[in-house]
Amino acid sequence: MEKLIITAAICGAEVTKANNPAVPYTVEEIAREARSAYDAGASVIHLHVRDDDGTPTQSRERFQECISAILRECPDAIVQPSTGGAVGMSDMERLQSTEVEPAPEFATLDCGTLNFGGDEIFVNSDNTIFNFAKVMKERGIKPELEVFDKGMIDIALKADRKGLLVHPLHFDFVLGVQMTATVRDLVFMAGSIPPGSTWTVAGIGRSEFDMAAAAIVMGGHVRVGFEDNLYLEKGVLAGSNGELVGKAVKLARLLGRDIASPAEARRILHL
Ligand code: KMH
Ligand code: ZN
Repeated sequence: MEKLIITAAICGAEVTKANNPAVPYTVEEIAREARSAYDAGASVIHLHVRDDDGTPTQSRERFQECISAILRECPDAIVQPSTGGAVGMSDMERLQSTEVEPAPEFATLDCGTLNFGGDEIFVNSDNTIFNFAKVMKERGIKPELEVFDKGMIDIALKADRKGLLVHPLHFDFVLGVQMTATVRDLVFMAGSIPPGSTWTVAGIGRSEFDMAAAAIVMGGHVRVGFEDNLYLEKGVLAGSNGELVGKAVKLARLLGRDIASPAEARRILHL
């Protein structure tokens, strides 16, 4: 089995300091949280950025600043900007994270529209997805295909049939938002992608470590972090993203799976 790639989703666009005071907003806080995750064993930093007051933004300048600050702390980390941004942002706004220099090696590509809780709908039409895929291909950015249910795998494969994706594909199964996060769901998702693809699972909320444990034994990869879950265990807020990554590392060690360095992650992901 390949070594385990751990992605840390350190910030997100939805969680706030009211949910957990360690959620980072400023450039310095984002660099601090990336460093804590990297030191604990994360090779990929999934990045959203905020204004200093916590408002989510997709500003190219803010991404540029945060990426530089992260790379000063963790020079070989794989920084994966979000093109999802926050619910309600326009496509143009969201694509700014792909416009940093040098072009990012990896970025998310959300593969469908979904219910995001309450009245929130995260909109990704087929044309949005195809256009984002085209832009990423032109810029040499590998998409992490964010799929929140099985239908989104099928939409990603439509983009593939149009020649917009480069193989091997890499998927992130985000379970616990629109689709439930059970081992049965995860096995179904992992069995529904083209042979030779790689995958990560992001279990949302309390499912984060159930899904991590399943992925570790199935040969997938793992995403943890404040974007997805704020708690180290029931009722105990995590003090940093590093604590969440540390728990994933501990699970992997218990189950006999080694952790990939950034260089090993680049090889496994064909970056
Ligand atoms: N914040 C969500 C609306 C991504 O990073 O690509 C979208 C999201 C997915 O988090
Ligand atoms: Zn995200």
